[in-house]
Amino acid sequence: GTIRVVCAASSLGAPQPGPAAAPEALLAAGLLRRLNAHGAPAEADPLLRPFEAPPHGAPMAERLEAAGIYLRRLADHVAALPQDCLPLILGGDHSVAAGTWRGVARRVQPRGTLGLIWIDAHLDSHTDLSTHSGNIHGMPLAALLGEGHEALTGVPGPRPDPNRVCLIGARAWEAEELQRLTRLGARVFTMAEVHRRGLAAVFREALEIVRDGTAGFGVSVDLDAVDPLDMPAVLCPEPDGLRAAELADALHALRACGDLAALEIVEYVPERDPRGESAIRAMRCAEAALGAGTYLLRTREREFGAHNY
Ligand code: DIR
Ligand code: MN
Ligand code: MN
Ligand code: MN
Repeated sequence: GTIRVVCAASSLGAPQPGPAAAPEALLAAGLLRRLNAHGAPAEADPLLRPFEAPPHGAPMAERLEAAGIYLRRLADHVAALPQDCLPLILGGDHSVAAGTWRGVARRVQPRGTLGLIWIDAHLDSHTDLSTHSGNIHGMPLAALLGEGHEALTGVPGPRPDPNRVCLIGARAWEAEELQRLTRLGARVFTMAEVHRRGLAAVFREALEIVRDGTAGFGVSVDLDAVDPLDMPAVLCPEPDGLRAAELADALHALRACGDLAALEIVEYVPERDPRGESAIRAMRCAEAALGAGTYLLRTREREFGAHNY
């Protein structure tokens, strides 16, 4: 198995173009070389850019339509990747997740359903009707769970079971979002709970939840989950977050997970990172999660019919 880097160079869900430049910036900063050095052979697909991007101030209906077209392309791209590779999706703003995980779920579907860990300062669980800001990057998780505008919810592919979805690091949300997630049965590990129990314990419990009865699970990392002291170059910095090193330590556990289906890293904004420090910390997350580990063996084991991997 190898790592396939999918460059979701879209800012269709954001109020500014910054995050669309992230995939190129991370590749230029040496992401592939770093993954290779950590025992994870990686190659990158060409940038996936929107064909049409309305201005950032355009009405929400126009932006939703453009996002919907892009998300369908992204999901198709991910779904068509060879089974023996592990997709690493680079955003883009977090709206791309509404495409990524439908595509990943199509890859997993022959074996069962998909679990999802969503690491984020926010809940991203608005719809176009409940949003206060109008930002589509605040809607992708609701869409993945079947609620919201058809442009976002109608991407082809199975949806994750809400009971197999965990959020980690939340500390800024609106009431409608938490109500929605509670009603649907997702598990929210707030930053307060992380402070109380430690990230390692919370991450362990999240892994149990998303792997229970599923055929695979994904991890979506919004870099704003990390404290702005360590990761200032994001779209929406929120104080009181995870330390970059503790997140990398937790993500290291993914190397032992043969059922890891994909990793997504979003909302890096290169223009806010003149010294490149946020880029290095973002890449360390990828290295920690994807460096040499048992997940790389999973396809070969599956081909040879092993039951435990
Ligand atoms: C807010 C902030 N809930 C919104 N969400 C952000 O705009 O809907 N998500 N920043 O990343
Ligand atoms: Mn966020
Ligand atoms: Mn966001
Ligand atoms: Mn987010």
